[in-house]
Amino acid sequence: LELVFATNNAHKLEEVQAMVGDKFVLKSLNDIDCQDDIPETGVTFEENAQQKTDYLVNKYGLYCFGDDSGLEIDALNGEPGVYSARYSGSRDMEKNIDLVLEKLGDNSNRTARFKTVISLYLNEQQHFFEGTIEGQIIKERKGEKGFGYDPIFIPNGYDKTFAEMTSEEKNTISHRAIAVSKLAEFLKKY
Ligand code: ITT
Repeated sequence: LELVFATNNAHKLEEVQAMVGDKFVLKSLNDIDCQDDIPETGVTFEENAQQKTDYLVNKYGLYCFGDDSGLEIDALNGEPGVYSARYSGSRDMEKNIDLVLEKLGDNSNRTARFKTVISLYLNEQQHFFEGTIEGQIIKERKGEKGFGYDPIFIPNGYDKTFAEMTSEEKNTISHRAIAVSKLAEFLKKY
């Protein structure tokens, strides 16, 4: 089964393909030669995820899924949230992490969660799958692996950041893994 994954993020495509297995062939936006800047103007992860699939359905009539993810920090009223990719005004993750650490300062409330919402459009129907992982924001970066905010996030029950985990380790517990396993379960029954 071929499905378009509405992303240009090679890390995400790789992670999701590994979790879904080879029963499903995932195509990225690059693979279908879509260079469009798909609007992402929603104020919730659900809205943004559905904007991606709506766009592909309307333009190409393709079966597809798209996700929106981000980091919600309680002491920052849920920020960066849907603005995670561009919190500092640019996609520079060094700057985005610096801004988070600066805003949190010495605040003792470090609770946060990564959240993913997947929108799937298949067989003329709309479906959503959600995944969340709770954790803590540490005061300085640790680890070199992963991407995004991984170096400052320690999931509850662990003593290392996402960036200190192997991709296998992160892929079994992450927000995206939880949402994707729900998607994969659904697709198996399809
Ligand atoms: P696409 O929109 O092309 O899919 P993106 O990088 O914008 O790629 P998301 O909207 O899903 O991806 O995620 C927004 C940001 O949230 C992302 O750029 C990261 O900074 C952060 N993020 C999402 N998942 C993450 C993860 O597993 N680890 C660390 N940071 C993550």
